[in-house]
Amino acid sequence: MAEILDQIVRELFAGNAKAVAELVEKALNEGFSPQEVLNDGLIKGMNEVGVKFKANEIYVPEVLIAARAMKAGMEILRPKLVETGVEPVARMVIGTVKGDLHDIGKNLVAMMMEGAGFEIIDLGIDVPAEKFIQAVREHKPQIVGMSALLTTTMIQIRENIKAFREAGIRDTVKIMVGGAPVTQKFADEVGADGYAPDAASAVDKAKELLGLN
Ligand code: B1M
Repeated sequence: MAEILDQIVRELFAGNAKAVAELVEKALNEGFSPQEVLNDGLIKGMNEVGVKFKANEIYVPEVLIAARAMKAGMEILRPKLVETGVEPVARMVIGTVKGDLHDIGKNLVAMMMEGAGFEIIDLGIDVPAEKFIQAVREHKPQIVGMSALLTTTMIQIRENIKAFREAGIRDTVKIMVGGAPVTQKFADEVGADGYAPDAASAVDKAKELLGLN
């Protein structure tokens, strides 16, 4: 593996946004393809972050810092990826459900998913069912993620899934749910396709649901 790509992995893991952006630029100038820089640099680095996070060897602040470095690299890389027509592995619409303003966990999931090569359409917080439905119609994602942090808002997930059924779009997407009060049991009860307890597991679960593993 080329040293410069390994350097991207190391600097991303360490959360050095400036270094990652510079290295991505340098790697592209040296002739590495945007795809190589993405897969063997940024995604590989973010993958290592996910593994360590899952093993409780690093915590939320480190993941957020690494994700910021990933974003800095992606800003340089994105236009080149578009130019060369590199397709994302899948498209995901994500949001925090209606009535709920918590977004730290949801953002973390979105960043890890982006780190795994997904295209993310982030609807933000306090997202009503109609907005999820509109986004599904507009963006045609393969997967929709719903996050809820309050026991009073997690029931909104059930309402959203019901609204998806009524709108006739339920079977066009996989639905993954998560957030502190959400459990596998709850996900099963409300008819979600998958549940993930943390951001790194969310990547694995999404890939599993879409048959990408
Ligand atoms: Co609020 N809050 N909060 N809060 N807040 C909690 C959730 C609470 C547990 C605190 C407590 O009382 N101990 C409690 C909920 C109690 C309950 O429902 N049983 C609570 C409350 C009551 C409230 C208010 C009602 C307080 C008030 O105003 N009286 C109010 C509600 C506002 C609203 O939403 N309508 C409120 C407000 C806020 C702030 C705005 C101040 C702030 C949010 C800032 C923000 O998000 N931008 C806030 C915060 C920060 C918290 C705590 C302290 C931290 C939440 C957090 O970010 N955790 C929280 C207490 C706690 O958890 N210790 C608390 C870190 C984050 C990385 O974890 O979000 O769980 P988490 O995400 C994880 C996983 O859950 C999972 O992956 C993430 C990363 O590993 N995950 C998914 C999340 N979404 C996923 C989606 C997936 C898959 C996995 O697939 C799609």
